[in-house]
This record gives sequence, C-alpha cells and structure tokens, in this order.
Amino acid sequence: MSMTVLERLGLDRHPRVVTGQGVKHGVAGQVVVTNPATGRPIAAVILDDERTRESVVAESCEAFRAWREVPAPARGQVVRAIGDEFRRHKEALGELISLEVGKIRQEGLGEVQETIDIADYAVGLSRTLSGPVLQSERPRHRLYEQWLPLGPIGVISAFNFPNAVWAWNAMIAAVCGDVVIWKPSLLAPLTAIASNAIAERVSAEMGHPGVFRLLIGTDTQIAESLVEDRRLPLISATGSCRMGRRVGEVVARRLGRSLLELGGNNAVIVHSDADLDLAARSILFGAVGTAGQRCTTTRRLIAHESVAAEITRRLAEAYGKVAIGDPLNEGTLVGPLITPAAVETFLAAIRRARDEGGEVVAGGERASGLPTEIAGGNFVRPAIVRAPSSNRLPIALEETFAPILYVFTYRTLDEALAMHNGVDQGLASGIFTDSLAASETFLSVTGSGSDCGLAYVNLGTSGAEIGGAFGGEKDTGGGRESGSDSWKAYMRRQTVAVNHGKQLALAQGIRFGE
Ligand code: UN1
Repeated sequence: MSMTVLERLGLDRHPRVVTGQGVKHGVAGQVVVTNPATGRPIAAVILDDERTRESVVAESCEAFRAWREVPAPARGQVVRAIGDEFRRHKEALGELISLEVGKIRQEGLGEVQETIDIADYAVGLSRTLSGPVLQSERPRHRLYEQWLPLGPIGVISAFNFPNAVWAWNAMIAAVCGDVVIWKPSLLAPLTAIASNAIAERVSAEMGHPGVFRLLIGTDTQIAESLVEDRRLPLISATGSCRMGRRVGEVVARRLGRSLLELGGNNAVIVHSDADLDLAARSILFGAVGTAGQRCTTTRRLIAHESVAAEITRRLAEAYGKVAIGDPLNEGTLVGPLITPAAVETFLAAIRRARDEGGEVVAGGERASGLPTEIAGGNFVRPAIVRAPSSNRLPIALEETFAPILYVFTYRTLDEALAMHNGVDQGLASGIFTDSLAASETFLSVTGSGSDCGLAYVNLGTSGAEIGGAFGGEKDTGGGRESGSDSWKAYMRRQTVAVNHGKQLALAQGIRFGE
C-alpha cells in the first residue's frame, strides 16, 4: 500500500526520495522515514547540506524580487490553482500523512482540507490586503498605511501537522508577495516533499518559479543557519517551547521577526451545569484525537465537584471502547505515537503521575494484542489520570506530547480559573456550561478569564477553523497564524505622509525659522 501512495504522488520518481531495496539505515546524508504504525521503513530522503542551503536561500532572494512585482490578486490566482491541486490530491496526501505520522484517515484528510481552506482564504485576502487612511493634522496632507511584501520567509514545522501548518504560512505569505523556504520535521519529510512539489509545480507552470522551496536537514545544519540568516526577515516556527525559545533568541539577536507557535497545556473546565454528553464527546476528541499529539490536545480536565465523578466515569467508559490500531483502517480512532521514544515518554509520565499520587483510571500502558502487521508500531492506550484531592500533580504542569488527560476537581469558578491558568503555556482553552455568567467570566474582556490565545465555549480545545487567528500566549510564543489579520506578520508596514500643498507644515505645530 505504501508504494501506491508514493507512486500516486510521484514520490517514487522524485530525485531526493529513495525507495525499495535502496532504503538503508546509516547512510550519510540521508534519513530513513519509518511508518510509526509498523516500525518499518517507508522510504529514505536525501538531505540538504550547507551548499544546497546557500543556493536555495540565494535563489529565494532572487525569486522574491520577481514575485513581489506580481499584483496581489494575480498572486492569489496562483494560490487558487494550488488549492485546486490539493483538492485533486486530497485522498493521496491524506493517506501519506497517515502513513508517515500515523494520523487516522479522517484526520489525514482533515489536515489536507485545512490546507485547501487556507488557500481559499488566501485567495480572498489577495484582493483585500489593505491599510487604513488616517486623518492628518496638517492641511493638504494625506496620511495612510500601506503593507509591503517582507521577503523570503523561513518556515519550520513539526511532525504533527506536516502539511497544514506549512500551508497556513505559505499560502498567506505567497499572496503577501513573499517567497517561502520550508524546513519540515525530519519525521515527516515525505509529506513535505509531496506538498511542496504541488505548490512549486503549479506556481512554476504559471510563470513563477522559486516561490516555494524546501530544505530538509538536521537542526544543526539547516534550521540553525536559517534562523541566523539575516536575509530571512521572518522565521515562523512551530514546535516545542524549547525549540521556540532558541529560535526566538537567535532571531531577536539579529533583530529579525519570529512568529512562534509552540506548546500547549490545554484545559477544559466542565461546570456544574454542563451538558455532559456534549462535554464527554468533545473531550474525547480533544484528548485522544491525533493520539494526543496536537499542540491543541486537551491535556487537563477541570471538573466541578458535582459532576467530576460522572464525567470521569463517562470518559473512562469511552476510553475503554476507543479503537486503537492501523490508522488507515476504517473505524480506528487512535493511531500510533510518532516514535518509540514518544512511547517511553508517555510511560515515564504515567509512572511519575502515579508517584505523585495520581490515580490511573483508564489506559496508561502499551497497547497489546494488536494484529501482527502492526505489532511493531508505537501504540499506547490513552490514559486518564485523576489528580489527588489536593489537586497537586506537578507532572500535569508539563506538556507530555501523548494522550494523557489529567482530571482535577474544583468548587468555585475562581478556583477553576486559577488552576486553568496555572501553567506555563497559553494556547487553547474551553468551558462547558449553559450559564451566561460562567462563560462570560471565562471570556471576560478584562483578561481575568482564560489566559489563552483560543477560548471556546461548549467546544473542546482542538480543531480550530482556519478563519480565526491561531496561536497562544506565554510559553506558547505569542504568534498568530492562519486567519483574521495574521497576514500582517508576513508584510511590512509603511506609514505614508504626502504633502499635496505648497506650504511646509510641521507636525506638533512646530515653527522652524519662519
Ligand atoms: C497543531 O497542533 O500544531 O486547532 C495545530 C487544531 C488544528 C491545528 C493544530 N486546526 O487542532
């Protein structure tokens, strides 16, 4: 089956992809891509080195000078054609994502849909990029803002959204007049090669080569030098807080811009009047979807004491029934973790939770009894861990990128909010309630409610639409990608004042040598 997808996407003929007998471990300058559901290799990918990195950056600077001259709506037409091509390849790309990172089929397809959606959004944007006209204090003066293309943009993406997160950046950057250099995760280079090839081919066919480039390599060889490169005015990075802190520091040192979308430790508050059916279904998707490997995954459940036992019982029951297995099988809800190391991290977190007084009420171990084809995969049983009555459970303050849901109990909403906001990250948040007062407290415009970039009522923490700005506060990094006015990160603002009179009129009423 793996060959079929590679063939359908032309990857078997791609100059940097090695397939079949040619795939060997330990070859210098190559990385072997492993199917996390089987532990078997899918293909090997030839890595970039310093030489190819330099030529890609230099060529991107050149391509930028041509691309920015293309009117924005015409750039939008290129993005429209790219979106159409993603529509045509949705099935195959979705399947490749499942194969390479273990997402279930529905989620692989959903990810490609997210790319199609952001392309559509960017097409509209290509005709509406605009700045305000302001009122000048001086007679016969015009004051306004215009937004200009920024330059070649570096995009660093993580394994868990190997296609859509690049697209959030690349489709918007492209209509803004920027060109993109994408450094994907070494755990998901095949999806990157296939996705970038689509964008670059369409763009080149329409007369604009070099708008979408790819650099695949190690952090030390490729990512570090991109981050340090003054020719890249913006580095947009998605990944761990540790990685983001490094990117932020290095880019800040050269006074460049970074757009950081880092970890989350997302919680859902279930209030006393919550619709428990809705809450349980939403939390299940948020906590076990993508095997707990979204930055938006629900990691903490903060339940009112009157409903805590019941919601936990319902969730534990649902966890017991959740189908774990081959992500491409119809009916599977939980695929594998990305690597054997991720399984170890999951098991270590469970051990620590127990040591800290947590009670494991569902899952928490390797999944056993799986069919032989997937016996070598990185499967675990998603876990629910009830915190001790003190609510003290330090492990829950860390983001373990695996399906573990920690359950806490509260009496007052203030207590719940303090717990909710009492972590380093601030990405996604949700409250389940029918009470206007409770939801408005959670959403308070004073900022005393949820401290996250995304706040949802009667919704789980994952599964944002592309139309809103996506990102979070605190250690999540503060960046905003995708919809709303996130495009502003990919352009530079110019404040323009034009004197169309014959008089010198100084601002602030200054008279100078009259
Ligand atoms: C991520 O996990 O890095 O809101 C992105 C969501 C998706 C995006 C997740 N639309 O869950």
